[in-house]
Amino acid sequence: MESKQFDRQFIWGCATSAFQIEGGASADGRGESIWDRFSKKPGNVAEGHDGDVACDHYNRYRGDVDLMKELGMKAYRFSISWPRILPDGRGAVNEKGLSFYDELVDALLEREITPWVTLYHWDLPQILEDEGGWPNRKTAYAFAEYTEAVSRRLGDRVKHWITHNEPWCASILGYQTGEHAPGIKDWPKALAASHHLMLSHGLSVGILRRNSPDSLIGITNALMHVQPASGSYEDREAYRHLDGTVNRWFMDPLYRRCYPADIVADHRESGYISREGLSFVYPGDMDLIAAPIDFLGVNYYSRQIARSTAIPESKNAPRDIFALPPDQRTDMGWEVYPDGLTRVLERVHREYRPGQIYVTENGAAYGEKPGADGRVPDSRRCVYLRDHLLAAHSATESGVPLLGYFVWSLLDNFEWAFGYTKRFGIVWVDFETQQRTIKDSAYWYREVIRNNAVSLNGAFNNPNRY
Ligand code: GCO
Repeated sequence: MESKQFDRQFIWGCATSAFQIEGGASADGRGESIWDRFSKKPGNVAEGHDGDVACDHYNRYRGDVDLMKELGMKAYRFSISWPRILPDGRGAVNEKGLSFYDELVDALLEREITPWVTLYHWDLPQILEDEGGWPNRKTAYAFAEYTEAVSRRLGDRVKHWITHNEPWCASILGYQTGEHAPGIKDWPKALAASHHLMLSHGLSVGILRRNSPDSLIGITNALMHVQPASGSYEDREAYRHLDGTVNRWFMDPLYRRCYPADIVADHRESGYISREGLSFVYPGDMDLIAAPIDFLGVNYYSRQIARSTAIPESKNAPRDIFALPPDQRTDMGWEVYPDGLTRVLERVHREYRPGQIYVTENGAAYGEKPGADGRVPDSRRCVYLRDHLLAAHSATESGVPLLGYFVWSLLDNFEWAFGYTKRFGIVWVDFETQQRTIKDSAYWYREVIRNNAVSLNGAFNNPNRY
């Protein structure tokens, strides 16, 4: 059977985030996060779901690490909950919170799974939000304190660090569309938030270098493959603006020491920033943000079509406006568009030249359940993963330094505003009993990892094959 072989060193892993799986919301001195507060407010999250228990990973992490081992994972990307470490956002360190991650890291290393730590996956301590949140510059310095506490403790064993996950979501969805915590709808605040997130990244890089020598440090951006709906001037303008706000706004500061001038002009015209420009940018900020990093993490899910009449600047809006047959959409309504991954990787390589690139998230929401035989026949997810891995492989063939891939996600989990109604896991979670059931896609992925190769065709419906 024909297959595509990956480099021997290629890193295969899976990803999760703290708020989405841990639960243990008030365990061992954890403070409140903006997602706790946001999800408790009726109407914010589907079916009133919250993260109090989630996958109960806080209590079951050993079993989950064993599960990863069974699935052949070489690396595990997880995030740390800031309010577990610093319940007041800054200041006193909660020892029990740190020990949880300390033990998790040891459990991974014992099983030869490399920990990849993300410092921020959106769960800001609520107390900092009360002081203004990310639009307040002081939050960036609180993040530096938090980085200090975590890296001092884990920096001897953790050698892969991601400062932020998708600052676009944290700023724009959190402070502009309001569909994510803290649920604010205010463009000027969202822009200030975006800058302070980037600034905190820069501050954090220096601290990580000091406390975790010889480690690889990077940031993860949500990169979308954006295309204009037509060649009309208006649609091309919509494309420029959407690509600029989602992609370039978060890439240019890292690799070009500036914000994209056309988007700055757009925001000035809309009155979101003052005539003088970006008042929240202080001298020296851009140099800090552009501190050299070792890799770029890319999260890719779908493509987005830009149309002048509807600029879908929202995660929850359909990612495509074309009428697509249902088999080309996931349960999120997102179009399945593997070619976009190749394009995104090639573009990032061509325009920004990161030394190394990792796909730090890619996956699909599909709801297949365990059948009477106990199997979860999620062949659509197998097809999605196969086609995206082939797309990633094709980028490596054109010279993109793509060195690893993390599937989103290990477990079905709390999908933000969608609560537990969307299932991204390669492992099924029964949220009543917390029982885990390995889906067919996880067996399929194990085979990929074992062979370091993806076969072009495959019977996804027969687990005995694996
Ligand atoms: C994101 C996050 C994940 C999501 C995943 C599916 O990209 O939004 O990093 O936490 O769960 O992307 O939406």
